[in-house]
Amino acid sequence: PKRIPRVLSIQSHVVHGFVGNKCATFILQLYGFEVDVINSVHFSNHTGYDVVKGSRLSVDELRAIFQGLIANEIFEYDYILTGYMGSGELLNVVAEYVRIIKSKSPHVKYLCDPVIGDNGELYVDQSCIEMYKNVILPLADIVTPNDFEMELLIGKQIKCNHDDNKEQLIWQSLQSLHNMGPTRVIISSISAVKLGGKETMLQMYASSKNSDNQYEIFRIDFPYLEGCFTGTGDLFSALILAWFHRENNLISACEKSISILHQVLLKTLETSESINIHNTCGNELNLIESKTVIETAEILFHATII
Ligand code: PLP
Ligand code: PXL
Repeated sequence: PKRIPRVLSIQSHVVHGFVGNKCATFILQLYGFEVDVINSVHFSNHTGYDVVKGSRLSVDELRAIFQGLIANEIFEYDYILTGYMGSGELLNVVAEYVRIIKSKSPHVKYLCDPVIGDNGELYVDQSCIEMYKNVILPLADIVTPNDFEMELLIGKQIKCNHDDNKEQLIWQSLQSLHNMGPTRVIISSISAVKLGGKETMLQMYASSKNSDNQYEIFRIDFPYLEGCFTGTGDLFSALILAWFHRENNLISACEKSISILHQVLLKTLETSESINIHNTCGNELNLIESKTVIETAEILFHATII
């Protein structure tokens, strides 16, 4: 019998709403993964609300959790998924134990969503940036930055207004990130078309590097949806992990993940009740009522090989 794939997911826990582990656990369990969950924070809600209460995991607490798992010989995984960690010192401990998992299970794949910020704003401690570059990325197999995180990791702007330069810049930045470690790099979204100052399309870019140092680069265009969403990056990384496992093909994993993400956002917009005035960013993702869409995984947007 085929063993159930096991994931170690280290991300935020929020009591209310769907970001971090609240999002990833639902997705991964729905797809039949066994998920071991470490919560990097335990907050009342995501940080887009007026008030956030709760606590952060300390370095000592994180070490203690890992040591408990090791002592009981239940520290074996097929996948490691990390998202919001918040501080460089916590990331450093994660790296230490990712090395231990990799030495015991060489087949394990580590998907790192290098959560740093979005739209020009940092939402973690500055120390995370150097830790991702120097300590985490060398261990990661798949990395899923957004455009802002990509720029911070490679230290270069990738957004530009001239279309002829754009793919060249993106190609160079994908290579820079490959050179830091991961064989698969996915930029989850870059603004593609602006009409009258308003965005109409987004693009996802991804690149696979094979053992002969050859690259396969592709792009997926998808419509921008007016609205403010939180947790889309966390939803995306969980979907990529699941579909990469199921199909072992980065292109179809990306096509399915982007298509599902889009449909979850449509469902969220369609079913949004009265907006909570304390949530400065729209509504929580409606994952529950998106269950069928997530399971069906119809491809709406196809990749273009570059
Ligand atoms: N993906 C889709 C399909 C979207 O419509 C949007 C925003 O409207 C995003 C992603 C936003 O992604 P991110 O939070 O990574 O900027
Ligand atoms: O990636 C979204 C996210 C994760 N974790 C926490 C957050 C947010 C977004 O605001 O506040 C704690």
